[in-house]
Amino acid sequence: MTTQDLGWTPWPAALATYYRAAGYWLGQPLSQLLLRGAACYSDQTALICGQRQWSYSQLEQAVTQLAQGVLTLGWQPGDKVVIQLPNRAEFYLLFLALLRLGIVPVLALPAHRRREIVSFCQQVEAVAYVSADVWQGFDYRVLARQVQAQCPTLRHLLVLGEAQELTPWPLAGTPPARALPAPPPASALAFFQLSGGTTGLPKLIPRTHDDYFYSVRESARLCGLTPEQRFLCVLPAAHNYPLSSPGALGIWWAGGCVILAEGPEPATAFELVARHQINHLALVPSLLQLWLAQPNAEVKLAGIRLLQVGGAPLAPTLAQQAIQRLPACQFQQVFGMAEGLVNYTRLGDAEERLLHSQGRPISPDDKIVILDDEDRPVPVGQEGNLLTRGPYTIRGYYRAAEHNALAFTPEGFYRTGDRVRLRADGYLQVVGRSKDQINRGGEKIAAAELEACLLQHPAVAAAAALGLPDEALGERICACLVLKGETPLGLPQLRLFLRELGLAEYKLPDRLTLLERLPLTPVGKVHKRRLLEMLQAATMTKD
Ligand code: J2J
Repeated sequence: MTTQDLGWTPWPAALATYYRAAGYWLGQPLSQLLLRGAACYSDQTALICGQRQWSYSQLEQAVTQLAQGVLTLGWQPGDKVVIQLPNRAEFYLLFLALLRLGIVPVLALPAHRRREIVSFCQQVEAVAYVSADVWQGFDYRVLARQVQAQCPTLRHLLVLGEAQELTPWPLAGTPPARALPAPPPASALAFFQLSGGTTGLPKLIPRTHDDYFYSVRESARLCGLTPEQRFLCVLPAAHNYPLSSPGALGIWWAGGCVILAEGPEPATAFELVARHQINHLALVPSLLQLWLAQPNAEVKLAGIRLLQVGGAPLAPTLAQQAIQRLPACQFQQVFGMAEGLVNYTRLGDAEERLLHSQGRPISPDDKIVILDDEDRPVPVGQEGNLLTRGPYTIRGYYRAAEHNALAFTPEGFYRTGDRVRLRADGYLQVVGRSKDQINRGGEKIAAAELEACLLQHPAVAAAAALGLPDEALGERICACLVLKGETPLGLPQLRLFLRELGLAEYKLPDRLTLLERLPLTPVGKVHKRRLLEMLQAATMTKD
């Protein structure tokens, strides 16, 4: 099939052959992870969620049973299903059941709202949307009905918990214990991750069994995971980082145990750390800062043996604090992206590297190119734009030919939008970004998406969204608006408007600045750098 039929871009045949020959791609579907787990670690605990727990063989059985239940719904291999679940065991069960059947999940985050979910469902022509009933005060059943009204391909709205008139899950009755069809080929599309995005609507990232499995196995190996691993998942479980770097899947490859936390609030997380003898954490820098600021943090976290930090720039001073206050713990920086490439500092690296670099790639065949703005290579040590291709980095977003022509080179290199420096020791240092994205405590917001929403407000003539440096979150979102008339517009009103448009809460502006006009570049685009300087100068004079 051609790229156009598939909607996604497979690796060129010669490279695929090479990745297989090199042993990166084993030709095994991701469901193999569970079979292997049940065979190698059968009675060991694989998963804990609240009061419930599953051994490896119970997890495998639960996934098989759920897959049998899913078959009764009539979903076919290749069908797409958008799943949006909080950090509960059912997320993993459904994800793994769908992978086993070759049904392709889209991994939405609990924070997404109508605008995002509709876009995902429409982009993939989803046959179903799966959500919780109510979580953190938000009723996903209301969302499900709104989504259905805009997505005629949806045949089922599955609800975990109280389903009202929608389809309840767990599915009624015991499914027939019939044999499952053969698993999908490992070269097939396995699932969709979500891009942090730089465009008006979020892009979907097609990951195959072969490529994802490789990144998981290698991550588990180079992070030194063992069956003793007790990993507390505090970030949204669907996110690429806690799923695969090495995340829950890496833990299951190694025979360890995943413990789910519903959220990252320190009080509840610390309680789980103590109760379950957690020894492995994956955090974003803003959480690390918050957690270390808690009373007796070093006592409460004394059992941690592997502390990973990634997803956003980490200040060396904060890294140093973590290293000093948790001396029994291996500290690791992780610089990854849902599109593929993941870099880790290595266990045993000297402190200078742990503080001042974001690691090096997983694979010897992750090709790294650092180019200036005219696409010319920069010398080692100099800052430039990071491009990459390799055995687990996508070659194109889903059904996005126009955008792909910009985001990928003709040779298949992905333009990450990150500004980096390659050190003489082969490690990367992230120094900034060229993409128009805001990184708010590890959550990514495409400025263009927010701006498109801001412009829908009837009072707004021009809009720009910026990330302002912030002590706690790294960046906060500032909306800079030029209004059409004299009618005033306040931040609460603006946030309400955006919420009603169906935009996720984490994308709503933290600050609003009204201006007479926006500074423009010679070609008439908003001059974001100048705008940022103006805002910072204004804040300083206010202070
Ligand atoms: C600076 N910026 C970073 C870091 C990511 C592992 C870890 C993280 C992600 C992730 C992931 C950074 N320092 N250490 O998928 O598997 C910024 C970069 C990058 C973007 C990707 C994983 N680690 N970033 O964060 O798809 O700008 O993946 O391009 O959410 O986050 O974001 P995302």
